[in-house]
Formats: sequence, C-alpha cells, structure tokens
Amino acid sequence: MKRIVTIQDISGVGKCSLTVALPIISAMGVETSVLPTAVLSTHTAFKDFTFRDLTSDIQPILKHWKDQKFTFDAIYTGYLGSKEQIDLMSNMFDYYKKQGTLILVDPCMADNGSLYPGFTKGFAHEMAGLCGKADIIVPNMTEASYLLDIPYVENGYDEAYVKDILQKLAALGAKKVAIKGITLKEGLYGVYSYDSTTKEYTSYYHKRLQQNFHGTGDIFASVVVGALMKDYTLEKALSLAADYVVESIEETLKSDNPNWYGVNFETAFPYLLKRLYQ
Ligand code: PXL
Repeated sequence: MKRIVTIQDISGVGKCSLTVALPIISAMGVETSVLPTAVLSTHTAFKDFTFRDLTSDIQPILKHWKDQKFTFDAIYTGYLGSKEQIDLMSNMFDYYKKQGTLILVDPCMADNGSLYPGFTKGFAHEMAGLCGKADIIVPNMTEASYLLDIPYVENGYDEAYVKDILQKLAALGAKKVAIKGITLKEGLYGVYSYDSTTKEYTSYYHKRLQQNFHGTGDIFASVVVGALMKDYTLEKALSLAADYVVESIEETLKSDNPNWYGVNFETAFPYLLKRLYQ
C-alpha cells in the first residue's frame, strides 16, 4: 500500500484540512500519515476560534520519522500557519526529494479575492518559494494571483490569460501546475493544468454551483493526491477531484439542514469509490 503524509492544521469543527484529508485519502486505499501544524477549535471563518500553534513539535516529529527511516510516496502540504512552518517544510522537501517522494503543495491561504485571516503578502511570497520546490501545485485563482503578486481578476479573462498564469507559476519552479475555479465558461468552473516538462496543457469543465463552501479546496487536493497514488494521470486525477467536489456540494444542498461551514463529502463517498474502482 502506498503511504503519504499530509501536513496541515486540525480544525475541530469545520470540515476542512486534516478532518477531510485523512478520511478521504484513507478511503481511497492509501495509508495517510499526518503532521498537524496547529489545532484550532474551528476553521477561521467562525468567530473567536482558538489556535494552538504546533510549530515547535514539527522538528522533533520529523527527526523521529527520520530515525525510524519512514519513507513516504507523497507529501501533501495544505494550510501552514507561519513562515517558520514554510521553512520547516522546505527542509523536509529537500530530505524526502532525494528518496523520490512526490511533493504536492496546496498553497492554502486565500479565496474569493482575499487572504484568509492572519495571512499577509509576505507569507504569500514565502509560499511562492515553497511552491517552487513542488512537483505539483493546486492553487485557486486568488492564490495564483497572490503567489505571483499580481491583481486578482474575478471574471472576464480569456484562455491566454490562464495559460500565462500557469506558465508564470511553473516558472516559480513547480513541475506541474493546476488551477481550479476558472471562470471562462458561463455556468461552469474549469480546472486547467500545465506540465512544464512536456509543455502540455489540459482543461476540464464541471458544473458551477451557486454557493461557495469552505473546505472544498482541501477535498480537491486530497482526491488529487489519492488518485495519483492510484496511478492516475494528473489529468484524470483533476477531473475526479472536481467531480467529487461537485457531488459533495450537491449532497450538502440536498440535505434538510445543510450547514454553512463545510460540505457533505461523507455521503458522497460511494460516488468517489465507484469512480475510483470502475
Ligand atoms: O480550507 C482551508 C482552511 C484550512 N484550515 C483553516 C482554515 C481554512 C479556510 O478558511 O481556516 C484553519
């Protein structure tokens, strides 16, 4: 069985980061080790959340893993709480890269044109450096704009603009870049990717639902990692991830009392696993 490690926070309530990555990647038949970066009472869209920073635990945990000679088929980083954590991840990448570990960075820091609470342009700059060390990065359009330090454009751009952004992100150093939430077609969202080694682009369009929910980016990245571990091509992994997010949102909207803070990815598991094993 393949083993990955995912590094992001635990938000006790909120259905994001580790509370979605762990069940989803495990359900896809991939051993999922975790390195929590922080423990929050809820994700940061709730008021008055608590935040316990775990930065000082990261180094000792990584040392123990090295001593135990654990290897990972992939490293997937999501929400990181500080520049110091980015530096720790950068060193971790250098160590595991030598063993052929696939590195996927979800530069989780922004959406809908703005940074999440607590993040700065300086943090985005550091995150751009970390993205440069990844095999694959999966930003949304807002994160792509912050990584490149260019203004965020919500709508009205063309395909040439998207391709230019993909190339500029690849120029940071990431081998493959995928951007989700592209609004080029009415009523649809697109996922575009660019492979800097083959110079090839792919695109996939899926239904665009009216409401935005938290945690969907984490679900997307988790499925991409899981599918890649199941030997999917990046193109197939991206379309599966996008379709599962749509299915999860539809499950949420179907529910009698949908909560606002996260989606019902749990009841969409049969869909994911059927697709995975068909
Ligand atoms: O889903 C991204 C995410 C992860 N972790 C925390 C967050 C968010 C988005 O708001 O607040 C703590």
